[in-house]
Amino acid sequence: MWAGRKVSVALPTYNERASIRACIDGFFATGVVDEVVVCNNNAAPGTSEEVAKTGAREVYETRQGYGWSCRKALAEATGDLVVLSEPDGSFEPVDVLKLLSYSFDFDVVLGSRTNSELIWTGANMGWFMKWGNWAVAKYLELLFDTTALTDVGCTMRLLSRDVLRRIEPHFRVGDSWFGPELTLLSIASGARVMEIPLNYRQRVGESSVTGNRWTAFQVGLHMIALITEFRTRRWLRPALLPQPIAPRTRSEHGAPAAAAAAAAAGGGESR
Ligand SMILES: Nc1nc2c(ncn2[C@@H]2O[C@H](COP(=O)(O)OP(=O)(O)OP(=O)(O)O)[C@@H](O)[C@H]2O)c(=O)[nH]1
Ligand SMILES: [Mg+2]
Repeated sequence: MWAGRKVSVALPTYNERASIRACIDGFFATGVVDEVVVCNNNAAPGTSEEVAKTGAREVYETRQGYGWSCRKALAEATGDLVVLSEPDGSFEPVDVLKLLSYSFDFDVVLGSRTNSELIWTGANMGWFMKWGNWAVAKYLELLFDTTALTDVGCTMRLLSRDVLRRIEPHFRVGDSWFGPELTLLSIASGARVMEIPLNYRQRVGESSVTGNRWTAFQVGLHMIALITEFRTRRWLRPALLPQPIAPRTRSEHGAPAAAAAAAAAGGGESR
């Protein structure tokens, strides 16, 4: 629990048999995670056995793809705050605390993997990946004149349940470029969105998406097309997107800070 709110972690899995157990245990070890939902996306043999040794709940998605898998995991998560992540060892479970600390002020807290200080030795975030993600993130930021963004492909992020349930009906992407769709819909919904730097480490096992530069480049092109199409759709058919909640005033912005103060005064509890 975090300030009286139930915390879920949603994990897609495809080829993470060797790392998924430590990842799940790591999330529970933070003391604030109430539920871990793993979506098995035709995952490597032995994955379910590893998940069964943990406190996580496993669900299945047969439609192949990162987006399909994330969507199913998010749909099954029951928390008031839902953290999406990957079980490949590239993210630090303890970073959930950083995301949660911003949940008082923001409905959606995105992670960024492009801060040089937090890129670990061996992480798949060389020059091409770092500046490619940065450039596409800046393109999105510019087109939507939105919160400062430095990464467009970071899976790890936090969404409030309210925002998640409002944008879920609008999901369309089942492939590797689902991340920016989640970001775009969050922005379109009028949610308060923030991005913070997260640790990014070498993944355990083989990367099947961005490990290959040509595949990564193609995913990048899909992301650019998605962002451009979304901008056009928002101009031409705004009624088809989630309707933004009413603009907030500065005084309304004080409410999350009050919740933070209440939590600091003892409102938070651990499992
Ligand atoms: N490649 C792939 N990943 C899937 C699929 N379904 C779910 N996933 C999950 O998507 C995540 C991304 O796959 P990775 O192989 O880690 O890709 P990556 O090269 O590390 O890509 P980034 O994490 O975006 O840097 C992993 O957590 C997988 O478990 C699928 O069909 N294919
Ligand atoms: Mg990965």
